[in-house]
Amino acid sequence: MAFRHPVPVDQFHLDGTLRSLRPCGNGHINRTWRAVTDTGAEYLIQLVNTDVFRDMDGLMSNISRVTQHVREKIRLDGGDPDRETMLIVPALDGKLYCMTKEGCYRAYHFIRNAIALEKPRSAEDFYLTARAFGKFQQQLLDFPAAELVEVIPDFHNTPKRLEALRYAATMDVMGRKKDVEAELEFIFARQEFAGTLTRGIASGALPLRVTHNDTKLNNLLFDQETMTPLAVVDLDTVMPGTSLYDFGDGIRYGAATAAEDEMDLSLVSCDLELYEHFVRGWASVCGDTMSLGEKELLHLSPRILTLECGARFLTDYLSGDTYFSTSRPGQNLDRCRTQLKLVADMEEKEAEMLRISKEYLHF
Ligand code: GN1
Ligand code: MG
Repeated sequence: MAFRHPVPVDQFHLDGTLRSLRPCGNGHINRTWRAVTDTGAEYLIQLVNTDVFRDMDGLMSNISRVTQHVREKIRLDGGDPDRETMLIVPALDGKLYCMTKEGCYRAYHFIRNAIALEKPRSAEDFYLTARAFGKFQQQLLDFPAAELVEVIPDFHNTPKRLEALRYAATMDVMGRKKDVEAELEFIFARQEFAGTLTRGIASGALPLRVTHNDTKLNNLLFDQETMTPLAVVDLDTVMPGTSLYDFGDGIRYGAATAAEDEMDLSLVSCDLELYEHFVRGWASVCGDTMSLGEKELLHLSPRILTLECGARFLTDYLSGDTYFSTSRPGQNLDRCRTQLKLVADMEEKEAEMLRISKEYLHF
């Protein structure tokens, strides 16, 4: 008898018959399974959150075009395109996803013998992480950015994220505003600062590039044997942006000394040693193509991306936790608090962060 499950595995061009389907990954937006068939073929199946990603044709066309471009670069580089980038498995009708009454699914070939890290195990890991995300941007330098669909408009427009927070606080649909006055005050006291990158883009100091926009450490796969970076994954938010979104978000998550939802804030800070290794890795790959504006604002970008993420978690908490998946009550508020603690810590470390970026970027 066929293996029964609600995931429409039989709607994709798979090699063999499904034998097992197990949940995997820990993203906050989509749900992911690993599928194995009787021929030993393995696939990654995802239920895509269409409340977040409303234009599935645009989204999958972006991913398809970007991965084809990156594959070609890997091939020219003598790499293994099948392991170093994602490969979409089309549905039987030729589409790049499959709509069912449960939702929208897509499939990729599974990249074997690879792992994602939640924390860098060493400074070297983090140096290599910066190089991998930097290289991804470099591979897309000659990609026609204007042809990408902006799947989530204003995704990293920090001032607009703050406006959304203000609206959520005004609506206060869950009656939670009274519990988060201190967090709101902290965020809105930094409203002017929040516009640093959007102003840089508007003035031309920050050139528009194709960026990943979600460079959490766990969106990079490492080869299990060599423990070196293998593939940049989770390409849903690849869109035009500034390189500093990727640098900043990489630090926000990877240089934090505690988990994103840590409840003991005394454990949360930004590790300057990890920051330095990330700058060193980033500079070694992107240094030559960076504009002066990018260099000058680099050290501020982690703080802006972290403030933005804190504002997004708080917006979701005030709105009833409808965007980021949660596994316990109050988790989005805890996430917000870690981000704000990081912002405060980065403020204290600003001079040192600037000194380090000057040292490696020579400006
Ligand atoms: C989400 O899906 P995931 O967990 O990789 C979010 C990012 C946030 C991140 C915070 C599409 O990323 O923007 O920075 O959570 N992705 C989307 O952990 O909103
Ligand atoms: Mg992810």
